[in-house]
Amino acid sequence: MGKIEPTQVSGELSATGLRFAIAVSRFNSFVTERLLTAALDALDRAGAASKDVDVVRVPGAFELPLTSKKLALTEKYDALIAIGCVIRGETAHYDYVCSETSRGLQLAQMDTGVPVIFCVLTVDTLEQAIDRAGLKGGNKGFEAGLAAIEMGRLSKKLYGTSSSAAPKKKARRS
Ligand code: INI
Repeated sequence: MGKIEPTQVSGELSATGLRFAIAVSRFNSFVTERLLTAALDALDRAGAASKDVDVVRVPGAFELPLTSKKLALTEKYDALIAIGCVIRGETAHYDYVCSETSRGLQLAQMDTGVPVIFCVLTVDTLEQAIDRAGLKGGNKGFEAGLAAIEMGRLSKKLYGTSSSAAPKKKARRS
């Protein structure tokens, strides 16, 4: 066994003083509203205040990336949660919506430095979705709430600020 005892860095699960926005898709709202309720429950239990949590509704999962990026650019939030539910149909539409939504959400957080938690269910059947929104599979919204708190805290530690992708460099004197 080595003797190195590395410094451990992680985000605490305390939401007190952190600011969140949750973008929620109205498509399959029977499922997404249940995910939202559980995400809010996680934030509430960890000490978030109502004034520090905004909920923004969008038509479908495909609209989550742009909305998340715009929310991140406001520099008002420590972490975002994107909530959606895409259920496979008979055409390739599902594949396009899933891949562009996940790609777009990753880009939103990479471009802005604000954590965007991926809470988009991509399932074959409504039953699978319901299982993950409060039945057999637990509730992915609650997990997303916890992930938002952890990443919001961790980002503050790593960058000293919630919204910059990296510490801003001082301008060089000429
Ligand atoms: N949007 C969803 O969030 N879930 C779906 O299952 C879905 N299906 O199956 O079509 C869906 N489509 C709408 C899409 O997200 C956009 O809102 C729409 O194409 C307008 O841009």
